[in-house]
Amino acid sequence: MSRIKSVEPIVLKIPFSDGSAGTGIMPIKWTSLDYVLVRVETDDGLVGWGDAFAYFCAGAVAAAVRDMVAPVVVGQDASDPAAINDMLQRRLHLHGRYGLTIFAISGLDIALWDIAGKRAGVSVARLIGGRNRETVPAYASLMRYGDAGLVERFSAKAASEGFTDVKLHEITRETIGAGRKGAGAKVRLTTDINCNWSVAETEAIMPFLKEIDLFWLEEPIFPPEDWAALKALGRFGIAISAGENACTAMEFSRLIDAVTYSQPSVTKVGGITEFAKVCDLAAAAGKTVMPHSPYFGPGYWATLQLAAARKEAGLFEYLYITQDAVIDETMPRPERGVLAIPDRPGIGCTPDSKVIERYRVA
Ligand code: SMN
Ligand code: MG
Repeated sequence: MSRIKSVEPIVLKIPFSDGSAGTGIMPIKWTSLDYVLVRVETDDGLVGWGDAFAYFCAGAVAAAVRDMVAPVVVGQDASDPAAINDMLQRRLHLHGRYGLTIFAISGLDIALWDIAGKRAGVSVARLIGGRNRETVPAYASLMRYGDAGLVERFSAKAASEGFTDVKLHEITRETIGAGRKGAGAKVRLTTDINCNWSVAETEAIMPFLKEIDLFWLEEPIFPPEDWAALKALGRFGIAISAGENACTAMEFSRLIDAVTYSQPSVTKVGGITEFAKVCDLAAAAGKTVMPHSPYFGPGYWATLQLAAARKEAGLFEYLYITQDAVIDETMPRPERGVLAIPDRPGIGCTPDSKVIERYRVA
């Protein structure tokens, strides 16, 4: 038996540029990506890498990995990630199977799947359903520019690079319209409201969104888990999406019916284990999931493996920014809007120790 020897959270902060003012989506100005990498080592010398959602909460998530997750799993059999995930959710349920707790569990889960793949000598896709495709179409997920000129410019740029799908994070008629103008009529256009509208505001803008042929409307209203209100908004005939902050398959069992596209995020939902269960639910309902993946660490690589294995996974979210460095330079990038899915043992990501050294937060 191979046992978990150590679980170490590694906090990084990597600056990025995107041509925006950096305001709007996040609680405060957003200019760098926070990471909590989860490094797991087994007593027979295998190392796996996970990724716990960490934007603006890296210290808290690292503490959850160190103080809540690690003490429960060190010494346990590493061979069955789903069993460890279940055990952790039971042992930690009094913290809520939500937020920071599940982010930390997600990070561990990804690392254990990475180890399972490395032990078997196969990519994770082959362990969770098979390598059913070699590539996945990606959409360019643009930041919030809040400025019609910039939205038009960056939408046009993404379209010219071959993306067939562009997602805005624009919330006004003017800037959403500018996205359509920039992307052109052929590109499928989406916008993410990040819960900024009321139901009445959403209803009022629907005719305009139809007119510009919006593909999907993401998280229009607050609170985001008002599934009944989201379901009712479906009557306008534009696909509604939600779920990037929903955790565990249990929550998705309520959400999948309410929206056209549910959006599990592997670093938040409970890792590869819970994401795969969400795919099972989607398959049973005959629906597509649109994975949430605006990150570039092991979570990016894990999402690619899920996309290879699960036909329920639709487009890959590619955050349209430029980081000062990526954790593994061999990370596949979209070419003409398409990502090649690696087929290396595990999730395929080997963090570069020089990048870790340079961007590590003490
Ligand atoms: C989003 C969420 C978190 C970080 C970046 C972007 C956004 C998305 O909601 O769907 O990409
Ligand atoms: Mg979103």
